[in-house]
Amino acid sequence: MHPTTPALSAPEYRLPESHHAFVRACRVIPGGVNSPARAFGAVGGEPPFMARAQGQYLYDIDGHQYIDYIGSWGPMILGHAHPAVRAAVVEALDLGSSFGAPTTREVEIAEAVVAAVPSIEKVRFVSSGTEAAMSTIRVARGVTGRNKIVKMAGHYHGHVDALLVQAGSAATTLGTPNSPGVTPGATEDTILCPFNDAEAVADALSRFPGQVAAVLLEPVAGNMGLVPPRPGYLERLRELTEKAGTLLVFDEVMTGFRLALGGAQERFGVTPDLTALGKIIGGGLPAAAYGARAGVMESISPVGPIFQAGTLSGNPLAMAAGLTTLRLLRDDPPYDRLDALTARLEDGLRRVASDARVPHVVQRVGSMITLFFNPEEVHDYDDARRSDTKLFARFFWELLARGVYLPCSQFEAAFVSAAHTDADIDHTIAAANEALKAIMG
Ligand code: KE4
Repeated sequence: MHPTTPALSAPEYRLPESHHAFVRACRVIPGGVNSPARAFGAVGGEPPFMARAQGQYLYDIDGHQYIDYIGSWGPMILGHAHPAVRAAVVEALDLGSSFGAPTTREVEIAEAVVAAVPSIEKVRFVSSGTEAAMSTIRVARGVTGRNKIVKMAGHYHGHVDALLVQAGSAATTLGTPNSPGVTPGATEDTILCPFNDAEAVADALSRFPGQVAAVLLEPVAGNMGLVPPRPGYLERLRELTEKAGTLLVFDEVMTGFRLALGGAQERFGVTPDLTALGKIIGGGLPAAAYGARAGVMESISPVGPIFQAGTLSGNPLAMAAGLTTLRLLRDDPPYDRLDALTARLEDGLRRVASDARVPHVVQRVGSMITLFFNPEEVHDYDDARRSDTKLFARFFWELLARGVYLPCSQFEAAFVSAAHTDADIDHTIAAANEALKAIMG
């Protein structure tokens, strides 16, 4: 069943009910949203308010249907309202929503994570990717006794003070805060490097010998648009960190269970020392986790001295949704189909953008994809920022008006779910073709 949204051009596209909801929301919620990524700041206009979702479709409160390529920013790899996930959550809810005490379901999902993720022998659940990333830094610093961390420009790890940094002048610079409220002290030990430049990391490690606790990165970047690691880059970081006594930390909040059951570290065959997980692990409910080999994880409380805690960590409802999702991904892996579907989308977008003679590059790993309005390949944040974000914003609205919901920023990855079909992909390509014709005239 295709979206019923009429093929309107963007300017005629009106969302009266969402507008009223947005005005009302803005009276009591900053910007009307509970996360700035949803605010449409990068594309202009006001966001549609959603009424419900099913499979690959979102339905807004004005009655429009959309093919969803956000999937709640990654978690909904099986599609929305999956019957088995729903049943597991309902069953868990009847037993109580939160105990503040250990449950066997937490053990079951921990065993599933340990079985799936190469770097993980022990895992601790938390409630958000931010908490997971923040905890990996604290553990790396606590275990090594070192203070400095290396992060990549354009990579996002949640709103962790130490990671809200912007580049200085030189290629590898000590970060300065990129948000009010983050103190210079919080970022003075954060070293920024360009992604896909292993020698910049080598330079940072040699400039601060014995001082760098961790090199932290998205092994496949999704937060500047989809930017794959260059061949050999991850392997080189593994060598460099091994030699320097620095922990290699993969933030797989987005790529975990997405690019393979074992995440990017399985797909690319590079095993980090610590891994942050999120999104898919909660099956659409708030859950995240971090893990490593047992010796590292036994450094955290209550076993070891490094403190970390959380009221709703391992929440029974989130564990039910997450465990069901992981088991479905394990028992009936969708990854080959996701690759094929997303490759179809990649070929189609490339074709229509070429026909429209618009500068573009389509980049994809597995079921994560970005159409950059950029004449060159995108290997790092500086490349990404040369994209035509105004053209992207117009393209976004033209697609929305045609029932296709892309991530609302050039600097985000789109996600294909196991619920998407060839017909959805073909509708999306046709809509992209119409959109570009409408824009390019
Ligand atoms: P959360 O705290 O939002 O659960 O996770 C933070 C995070 C950590 N690491 C990576 C690689 C991530 O992509 C994220 C969050 N991703 C963004 C979208 N790119 C979430 C969207 C939002 O903030 O609303």
